[in-house]
Parts: sequence; structure tokens; C-alpha cells
Amino acid sequence: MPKTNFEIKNIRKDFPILSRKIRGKQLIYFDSAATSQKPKQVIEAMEDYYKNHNANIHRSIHTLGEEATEAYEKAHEKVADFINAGSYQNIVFTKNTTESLNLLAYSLTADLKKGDEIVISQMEHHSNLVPWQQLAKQRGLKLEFIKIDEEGKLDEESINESITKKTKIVSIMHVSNVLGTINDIKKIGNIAHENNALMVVDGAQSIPHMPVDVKKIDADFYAFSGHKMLGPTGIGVLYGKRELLENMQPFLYGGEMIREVKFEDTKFNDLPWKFEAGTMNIAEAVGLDAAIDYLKKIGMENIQKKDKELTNYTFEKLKEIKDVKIYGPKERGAVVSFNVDEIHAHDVSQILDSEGIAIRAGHHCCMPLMGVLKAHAAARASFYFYNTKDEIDKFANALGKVKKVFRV
Ligand code: C6P
Repeated sequence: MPKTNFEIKNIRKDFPILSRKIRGKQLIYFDSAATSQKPKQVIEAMEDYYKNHNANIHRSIHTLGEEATEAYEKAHEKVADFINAGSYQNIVFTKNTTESLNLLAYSLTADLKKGDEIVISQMEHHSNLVPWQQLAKQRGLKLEFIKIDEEGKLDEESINESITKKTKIVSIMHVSNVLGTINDIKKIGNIAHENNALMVVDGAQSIPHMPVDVKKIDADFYAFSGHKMLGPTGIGVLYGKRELLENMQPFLYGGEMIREVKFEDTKFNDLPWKFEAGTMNIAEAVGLDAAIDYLKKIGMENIQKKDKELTNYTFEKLKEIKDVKIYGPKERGAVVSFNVDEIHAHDVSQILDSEGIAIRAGHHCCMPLMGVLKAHAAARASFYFYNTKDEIDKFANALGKVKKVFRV
């Protein structure tokens, strides 16, 4: 394991919000899959940007303009290095994972013809389902779904049956935000490539929690959000292989994505700026840069190990409580979704909130998956390296209170 000064007390001090009280109780934040909390290093980097360097990028020849441009471009390099993308030109900044996937559903699909197939899975988030579904409807394409098995993993047989020579795009989540399932996207990508299809990965729940090397995975595209990895909201990433991005039509047209504009026609800018129209999320890029520095300081292997410990501990604790049903396999990412007997997940969440514990409840933007699981909703505890086993003990005790209130 790499050396680190991974001292939980010191880490928690970096996250101002973690010392907050909720209804007189110490906050226990178990909703990092929805959005992570932010360390002061990220908050301060953005504050410094606005206080000392704020200007528009790629336009102004003055000092502030140059400083802002340099910071924004450096953030692309930082992200490229973080996921081993090779070059900043393979990194497009967007608003979030959702926008990254929508960009693909608009721009990647020029050559698709009626009857072509797109393969996703039953566990996909709406962000990786609705854009492809709507595209399929508009263009007469077929959307195929890889099924999940009893355990909540992608069914091997269904993977092999779904991806065929008719498949043009396979788009799968790396880690499920409901089941926690860690999908073997390299293997699925190989099958996609053997069939001459492109492999798109929704990395929203993987990037914050494990080392990701897009070259090793051989993903054609990899999408994720800054706000789930200690960064600010309003910035997302789309990694793409150079030759694919070069051949794609831009998704948004306007200022700065151009090289030359005439009344009759336009030449587009180089990568990645061709996909970054208008004034971009500059301060957010600075925040994301600082977030990556923070993650690297701790080390992604250490984060993965800590998240796993917390998740396994929760899994065992919840299994001790009668009437708690957990969804998904034991080997999982940093989420544990569950229901307590017939009690609605919203009620569970509300009672936990009165104990200062923030979890998420609902369909988690995976309505079709909830149908497959035969659950209207689920409660979900999700973790990050700043959480502790002591917090999990308190959470398990509070679930006892939930059962008492509802006399289960
Ligand atoms: N899931 C959750 O609580 P955005 O909102 O664009 O940053 O991320 C969308 C998204 C895409 N894919 C997966 C696997 C996700 O988990 C998410 C976001 C949050 O589970 C909010 S719904």
C-alpha cells in the first residue's frame, strides 16, 4: 500500500461542514453518492480564483485573462493525468455526467441508421438511459438492455446475447449508484470492440472511489462529475479517444468553439475547445483541479481501501438487523441500499434525519431498476473516506429507533 498520512481526524478537519450540527445532533453525512462534501482546499482555491485571478478565458490578452486561461487549461491537464488520458485534448469539460452522456447522444450518432442497436443495462441511471432511449425513438434504433441477475450483477449470458454485430454503442455504468455493483467494464468493452461497437462508460460512481485508467480499460468514452469527487457542482468531464472526438460534430455551437466563422460556414476549434462553447465553468475547473490534488495526496488506493472497509462494516451491521433487506452483491462500491420491512424509505430517511444522519431515499434516478427490484423506493447510505465506523454504529442504532417508531 502506498505511504500516506491518512489520519482520519486530520482529514475530517479539512471538511468544515462535517462539524455541523443538525437538529442539535452531530451531522453524519451518508449521502456522498449524491454529492460529496468539499475540503477547505477546494473552497479556498475557488475563493482565491475569484479574489485574485477572475477573468474570461481564451479571449483577453491582459494578465488576469492569461492567468485564468492558464488555470483552466491546467485543470484539463490535471484531469488527463488523473485518469491516464494521455493528453488534455482528450478531456472535454461539461456541466456534469448527464451533460457528458447527452453530448454523446447528440454528437456520436451521426452515422447511425434505422435498425442499429444501442446496448445499455437494466441498472443504468436515468442519465445513461433517457438520452439513448430518446435518440432510439427519434432515429428508429433499437435499445437493448443487459439484464441483472438475482444478486444484482450484470447477467453474463445476457451480456453475450445483447451485444451483437448490430450493436453500434454499448453504454454501461462502472459502479451502480443503487446496487453498488462494480461492473467489469473492460470485459464488456472487449465484447463491444469485437463487434465493432463503441464502449461508453458512466463513471459517476467509480472515479471518486477507485483508481481509474481509461487506457487500461480501453474505454472509448468515460463520463463523470466533479461534484462527487470533492469538487464543486457545475463541472463534469467527458474523456474520449482522440480520433473519435476529432470526427464528432460539436454538441453546442457559439463563441470560442470556432477557429473561423464566415457568413456561410464555420471552421471549428481544436480539441477539446471544439466541444466547449461559450464562457465555461472556470472557477469550477480550478476547484476540480484542487479536488484532484487532494485525492492524489491521500491516494486512490487508500480511498478505495477505506471505502471498502466502511461499506463491508455497514453490510455486516445491517445484516444483523431483522427485517432489513439489502440490495446488490456483497462485493460492491461505497453504497448500501436497503429497505426496512414495509416502512417507506422516505420515513426511514426522515427519522434518521432527526438523529442528524443524512441518507438518500427514493428511486435514485433509476426508476426502471426499482421496477426490476420490485421496490417502489429504497433507502441508501453512501460513504466516503471521511466517514467513520463510529458513525456507522450510530446509524445502525438509529435504525433500531426507526423500527420502534413503526413498531416493526
Ligand atoms: N447519481 C445519486 O444520488 P450528475 O447528476 O449528472 O452529476 O450525475 C448523474 C449520474 C449518472 N450516473 C450515475 C451512476 C450516477 O450515480 C449519477 C448521479 C446521484 O445516485 C444523483 S441522482
